Amino acid sequence: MKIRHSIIILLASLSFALFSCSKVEPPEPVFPIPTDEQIVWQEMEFYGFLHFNMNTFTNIEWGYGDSDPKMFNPTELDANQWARVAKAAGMKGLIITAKHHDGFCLWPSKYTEYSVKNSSWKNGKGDVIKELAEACSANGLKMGIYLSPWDRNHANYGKPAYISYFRNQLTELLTNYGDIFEVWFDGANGGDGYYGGANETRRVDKLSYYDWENTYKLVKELQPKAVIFSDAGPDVRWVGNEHGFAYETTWSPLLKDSVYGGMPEYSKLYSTGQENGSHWIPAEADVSIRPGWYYHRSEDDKVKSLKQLLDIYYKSVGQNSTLLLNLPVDNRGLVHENDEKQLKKLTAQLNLDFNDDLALNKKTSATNTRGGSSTYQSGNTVDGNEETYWTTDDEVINASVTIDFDRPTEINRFLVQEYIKLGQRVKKFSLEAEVDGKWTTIGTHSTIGYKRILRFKNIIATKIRLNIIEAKACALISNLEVYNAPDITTNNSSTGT
Ligand code: FUL
Repeated sequence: MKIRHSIIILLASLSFALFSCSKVEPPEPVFPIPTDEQIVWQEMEFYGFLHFNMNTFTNIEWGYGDSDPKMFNPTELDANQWARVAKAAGMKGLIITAKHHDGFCLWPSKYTEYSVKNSSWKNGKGDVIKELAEACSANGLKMGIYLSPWDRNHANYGKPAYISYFRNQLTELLTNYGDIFEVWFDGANGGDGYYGGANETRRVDKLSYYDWENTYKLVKELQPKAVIFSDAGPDVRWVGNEHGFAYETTWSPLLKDSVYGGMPEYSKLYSTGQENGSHWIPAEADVSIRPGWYYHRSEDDKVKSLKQLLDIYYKSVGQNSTLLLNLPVDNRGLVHENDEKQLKKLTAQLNLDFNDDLALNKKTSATNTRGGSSTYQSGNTVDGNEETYWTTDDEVINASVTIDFDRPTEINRFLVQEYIKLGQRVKKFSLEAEVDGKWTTIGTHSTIGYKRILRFKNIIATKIRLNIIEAKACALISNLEVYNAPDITTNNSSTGT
């Protein structure tokens, strides 16, 4: 009886010990934090832009709005080809210029005559948006819509009536073509144009004219899962340049009034986001694979080199931004062979660069683990699961995690991710490596965010160590990866061009 009693006590105390171990409280969020839609969008990482419109046929970048709709006449339009090229490149979606500043619509809108319905293409019976929607769904891609707020064709642009027109068009696009992942509102606004024959200059107050709050509401009603892009968000912000790169310091939080609020150097402030930003508005880096956004035959030999495309990738996706890479569709209605060729080189090189994660399931250790709990152990950083993370006790900011390769290992890439569902925290970190028994610093950097990728000269290390030096609160590191990428100039498959 006595023995049975002691066994029960022993079991009870054991389960209490186990229970108290697993009862370590998770860290509190550091606000602002992303919405579920922003997370899904961020995880897409790389998607394409398609600039294709009347400008493709007039061979200019910004149409005035007075071209004859008949001029829109692609001879071999094949949206499946666009989607196949994008899919093969690893893009997760495509955003198309349904209407650019010149006002010409790629779908037969019932609210204007300036559209494909009056073009020569398919005798006015075609709908480019429908063809793209079908091609995207057949190729497992998401579709996004660019609808220019500025409309150089419309007679009412600049007057209140235009806002209803704009919203009617948005309603058509967001109801008739299935799920839309991103709605893209360009910041370029106001100036001279055709405006229904007025041929004059019209300026609008960007902040008040569009009544954005109600337009955003409409988008959310019609497509609750879509994110809205504009210079300042509300869901996704412009990275602040059209070269396709984010900055060494890139915060997803943003002080909304840093955008148009007249703060000194405001453009730089919103490009990099802010440590004390009040809203979660992550960066999207947009860039064209050619000098222009639209197709121009004269740029057939100016498609970006592999080296340029790789730099763009590492400085966007690798610096806490997504990458929106533009493929101008040509006047046949196809992504040009030269663009496809360069994209293929990029994909092949990225596949080589990220081929073999040398950190996966390696032995790890940390200077502190939250409550000593296995839930927050350092091994979570190399388990291939982004939902688990390593973190420390609340009061411990300065902390390190070490990966032990167990043998000298050649490396030149380091990838680190914060668990952003609970906010972006890291302000400063460094990477060290143990080379020939001696620790050396590879680099010291600022933000991490959703993803940070460091490129550095080849070293042969036995261990590497991530040091969190400054953070807004204890750091949450969900993922660490290490690679040995082949040099593009010595690799036989390519010369970097
Ligand atoms: C800019 C536009 O003016 C360009 O034509 C292009 O569409 C680019 C993506 O955004 O603001």
